[in-house]
Amino acid sequence: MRNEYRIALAGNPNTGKSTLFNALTGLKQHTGNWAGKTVALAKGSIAYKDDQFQLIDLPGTYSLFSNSKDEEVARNYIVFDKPDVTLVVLDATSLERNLNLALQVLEMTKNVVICINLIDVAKEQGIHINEQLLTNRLGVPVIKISARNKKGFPMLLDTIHRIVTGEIDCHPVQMKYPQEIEEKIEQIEPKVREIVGDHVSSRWVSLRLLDGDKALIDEIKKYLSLKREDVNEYRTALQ
Ligand SMILES: Nc1nc2c(ncn2[C@@H]2O[C@H](COP(=O)(O)OP(=O)(O)O)[C@@H](O)[C@H]2O)c(=O)[nH]1
Ligand SMILES: [Mg+2]
Repeated sequence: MRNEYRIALAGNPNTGKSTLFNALTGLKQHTGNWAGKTVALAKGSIAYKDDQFQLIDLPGTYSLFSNSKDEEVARNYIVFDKPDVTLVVLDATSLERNLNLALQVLEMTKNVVICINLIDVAKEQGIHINEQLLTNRLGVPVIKISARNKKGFPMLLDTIHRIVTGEIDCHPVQMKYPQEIEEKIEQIEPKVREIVGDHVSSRWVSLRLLDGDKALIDEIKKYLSLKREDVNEYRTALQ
């Protein structure tokens, strides 16, 4: 039996997410509706070594707050459905803007691979990207690829494989905020942790609460009550 792992693809629109998804999954792709929501998530699978990777092409967004249905779907998937690995696909020609989303993902979840795409275009423009330096600074693997030319795939797949098998341990860098905010986080984080346990990053939830994200609070309520029902179901099954 192969182990199946879920690999989510996040990124700004037009970074080549779907190109990467299609190149990796080939004809196995199909589109599914996500949990009664109107935003469709494409899913497809790929065999690698002894494993099966199920890729989930999340909606392309510039951030992961509660600004739109797309953002909520992508965020909820990463935070509540917890893929085994989240790939953040970045455009090599506009890294500064793209890294904004990457830093948000690094606050939300542990197992992340930063995938710098369109490296062929960057090269033409004379842009050099030091992936080792970025890996060191971000605390997670950074891989350069060209999805259109199918370049960098062996390294990307091997890195995903080494994360799911525990050979690579990710330590995503956490943004430091101004002292006033850090103090507030320190105040509320222990309480948040009591409620969310280790289902969700308590620092990330604290930040969202400070941000006044009401939609997220509802989502967390829904998620935690769902979990309680799951627990009850197990109890009934055991009796
Ligand atoms: N030159 C080049 N173009 C790419 C590459 N990857 C994707 N593209 C192009 O970038 C555009 C956006 O790609 P798409 O996969 O639709 O991006 P998405 O919005 O992130 O899903 C398309 O025209 C792709 O052909 C790449 O590695 N090199
Ligand atoms: Mg797309």
